[in-house]
Amino acid sequence: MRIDDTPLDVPARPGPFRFRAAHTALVMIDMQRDFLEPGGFGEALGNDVSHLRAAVGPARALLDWARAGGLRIIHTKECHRPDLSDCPPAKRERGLPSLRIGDPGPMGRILIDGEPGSDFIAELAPLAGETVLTKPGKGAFYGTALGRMLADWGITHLIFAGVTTEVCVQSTMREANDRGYDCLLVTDATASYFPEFRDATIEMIVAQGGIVGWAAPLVALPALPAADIPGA
Ligand code: TIU
Repeated sequence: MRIDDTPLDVPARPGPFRFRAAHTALVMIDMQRDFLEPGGFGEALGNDVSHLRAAVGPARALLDWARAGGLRIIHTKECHRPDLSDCPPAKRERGLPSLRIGDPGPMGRILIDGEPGSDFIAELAPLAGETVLTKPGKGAFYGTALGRMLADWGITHLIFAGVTTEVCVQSTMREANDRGYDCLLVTDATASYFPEFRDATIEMIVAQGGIVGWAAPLVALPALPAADIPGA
């Protein structure tokens, strides 16, 4: 596949985000039934999961944009092994959830890899050729091969969306920022159970000259030259 290598600018905050499609990956964070649908982990923690729905349409449009341009696409999934060996007790025992990680719920065992609840919502299901990355923590670099994969692919820039803004999205953007990646958050393709936390997170990211990265709405993304995909 040949992907365009010319620099493109996104009008973003705190200033233009310049990227090359050939060196940029889309990271779609944790758009799983366990967070977005009733009966999953998010609701078990006491959250109103309906707050996350607004991000689904923009996230799908963002995926379609990245697919048409031939960007690398990574879908992350927060989930644990069935024996919970990668789930620290401090994570399982936190708070007063109605169901804990590993407990049986309406969508199978809560936040366990392979259970229906851990799967992606139908609208945002990965396509063949896209990378699915299971992760035990909030940040997608922790306990995963993400850093090595991005290095192998020559990726320098990351575009982020998904849920929740202040938990797994922000954690991953901070990890990426520390590792030297330029990071853009697509503001309408991310959501929180607490809308004010989403807004505050965006401000934290762009403050101080973009201390963590850049932020822009979907509409700000430039049209990408169609990727030349042999046989497509
Ligand atoms: N609880 C919450 O807001 N989020 C998480 O537990 N995980 C993710 O953000 N994916």
